[in-house]
Amino acid sequence: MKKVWAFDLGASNGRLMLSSFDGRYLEIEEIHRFPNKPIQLTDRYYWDILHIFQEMKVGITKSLQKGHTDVVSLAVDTWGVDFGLLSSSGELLSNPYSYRDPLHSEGMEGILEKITREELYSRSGIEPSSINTICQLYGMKIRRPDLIEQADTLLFTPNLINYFFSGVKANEFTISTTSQLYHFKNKNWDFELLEKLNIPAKMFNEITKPGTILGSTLESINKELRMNPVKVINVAGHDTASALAALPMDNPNAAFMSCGTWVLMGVKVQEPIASNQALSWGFTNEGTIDQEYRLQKNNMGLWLMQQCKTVWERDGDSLSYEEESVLIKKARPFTSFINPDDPTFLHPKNMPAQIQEYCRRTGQKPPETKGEILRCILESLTLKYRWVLEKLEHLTGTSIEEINMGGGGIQNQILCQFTANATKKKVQAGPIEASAIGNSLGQLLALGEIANIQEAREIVRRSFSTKVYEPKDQLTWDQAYERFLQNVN
Ligand code: ADP
Ligand code: LRH
Repeated sequence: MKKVWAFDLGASNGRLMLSSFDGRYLEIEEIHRFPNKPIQLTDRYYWDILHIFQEMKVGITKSLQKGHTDVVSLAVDTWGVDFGLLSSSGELLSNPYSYRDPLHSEGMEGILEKITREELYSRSGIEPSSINTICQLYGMKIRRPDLIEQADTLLFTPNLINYFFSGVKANEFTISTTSQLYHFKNKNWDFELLEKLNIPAKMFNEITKPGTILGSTLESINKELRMNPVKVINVAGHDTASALAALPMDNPNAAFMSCGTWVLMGVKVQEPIASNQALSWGFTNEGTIDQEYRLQKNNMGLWLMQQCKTVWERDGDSLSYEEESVLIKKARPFTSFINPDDPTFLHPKNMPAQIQEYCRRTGQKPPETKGEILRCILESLTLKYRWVLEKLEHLTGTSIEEINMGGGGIQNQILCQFTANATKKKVQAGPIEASAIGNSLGQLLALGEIANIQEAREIVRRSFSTKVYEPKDQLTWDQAYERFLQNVN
């Protein structure tokens, strides 16, 4: 039995899973879960990376207390684009900024004065967006030139944490592609672009492949946690890449959806599709575990619901998942629609009010009750996914026959059923812990326990069950889609 620790850090929560592999079946056990969210300080938003690291150590201690002393390795996958900067002596220079920080838009504006969106896209295949690493770095040049001057090494979040564990500084392919600083044709950092933007190239070290064993846990960590050294592995460090690696994808014409704070929807392609059409529809191309690409749209996901619930909780009215589902089912269907990807939803102070304001602005009756607001979110999200699916079919020239959904968000069964209804496709949902499973498979591949990604998918099919949702009420959803398009365009 091979045992590995998979840390999966999401924008709403982090978790440690113990994965055990007996040569045929993979089993996962949740050891520790902790909430995560961007921390506001004055007008900036940061990740409390040391607190996150502390929670990860709590996870290891819990696991050891359960008797898991024979674990051989650990790996980390996280949300995309964010990073930490190290000084030449290897110290973390500042708390990493969160991609939700609204001031990153300054970086985007500055960059677009020097290079067009089309040129940026044709080099990286990444949708220009203020959250991207490139914009954060350019924005820092304006507000924190001291940081850029002192920075010796840039490490993306999973790679930064691997450095905390192992002392080895190494970025990894999948997470590097999210930066917009990776040149997909040159298969390396875009040094020409870095020069043009006057961002120091020395921060960017060599990019490692997913499945690289970096080294072992530091002696200081082993002592502190009273554990034997374990290997530290660069798996597919981007959570979405790890999630795709763990979806069964048994139909070659299936699209994937990784569902959590975001909903990433796409298909696998060998090379990026970086046409102007793909750009105008907001598609992006990010790396996969086997160093190909995901042509996908980064859609707003359950963030909208999370944020509404935060506001209601602040007002003393917290909703359980069961209560929320009862309210949604009771609310009248299709009263009003929002474009979930409207920039005003990226980080509003009051999400329910923002949704109502969107409906007013577009001449629709605003949803009033909690159930109406949540229903409006789920209907609008899933109708948007239909739009994305149609555009994906157009860009790839293929017909998508079914959808494989994974991630924590699939526990919302209404989301899964509405996705089937809106897209008129069969939905296969599972596994829930897709990213952590993909992370574990990445470790087993690196350790030579699994030969290739095909074998990894066989193991997923054998080890985890999925739930099928068939499309329902197609005529009603077709009519709703027409209204959705009229109201959100
Ligand atoms: P992330 O990785 O982005 O932090 P997850 O993949 O963990 O997010 O998904 C978390 C989201 O999944 C929650 O915000 C919530 O909307 C949804 N979710 C989690 N558990 C349930 C549940 N039991 N019922 C309905 N929705 C759930
Ligand atoms: C989802 C995700 C997504 C984006 C966003 C910043 O967790 O990784 O693919 O990159 O975070």
